[in-house]
Amino acid sequence: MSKDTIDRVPPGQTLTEGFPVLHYGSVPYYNDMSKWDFKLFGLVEEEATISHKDFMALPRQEFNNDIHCVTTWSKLDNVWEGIAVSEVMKRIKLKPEAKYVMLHAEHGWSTNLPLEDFLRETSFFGIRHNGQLLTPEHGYPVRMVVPHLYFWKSAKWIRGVEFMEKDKPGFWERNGYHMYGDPWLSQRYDFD
Ligand SMILES: Nc1nc2c(c(=O)[nH]1)N[C@H]1C(S)=C(S)[C@@H](COP(=O)(O)O)O[C@H]1N2
Ligand SMILES: [Mo]
Repeated sequence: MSKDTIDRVPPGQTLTEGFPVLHYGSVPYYNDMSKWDFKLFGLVEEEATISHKDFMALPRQEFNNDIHCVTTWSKLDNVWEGIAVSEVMKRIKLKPEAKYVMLHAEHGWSTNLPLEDFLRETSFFGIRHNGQLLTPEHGYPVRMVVPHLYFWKSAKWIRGVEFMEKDKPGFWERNGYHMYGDPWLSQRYDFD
């Protein structure tokens, strides 16, 4: 590995060329996207619901990043087509008390992170990965991507974002994973 590549791999991680599939529960398959919607709720002046058609019509851009899974694989040089968080945030006005978010996915799965990390310019809603539409296993139709945290924060099959005053644990966080999950600090489990 070149020095540049080594510098991109956090401690304890190993590079993979593949794209492993990891999640709890079953993969949702959709046959009627008119029932799909995206909700922005919690500490907002007015809640917003975005239809699948409107969500897909939001402006998209390319994002390039490396992803790091807590189970120790990292995948470099991902090319994504996605929607900037700022585009979605145009639909709502946050209340000043909002400091954390809970990302809500299908089947009640969730993950938490600070608002600031959600709003980072490198965080986005992913639609395509390396030239292909997301497969059902990887989060079709939309997954969150927060590349600076371990990949479990990147909710597949995301259906909404809840804005909160205080941090609360999501699904894996309730089961021992770290509340924040910085791969550069090896924040894998809550005792790290
Ligand atoms: N909805 C949902 N999103 C999820 C998960 C999950 O169980 N449910 N698992 C997370 C975990 S632990 C990882 S490592 C990544 C894996 O994404 P991938 O299967 O596309 O590699 O998805 C994350 N997003
Ligand atoms: Mo994971």
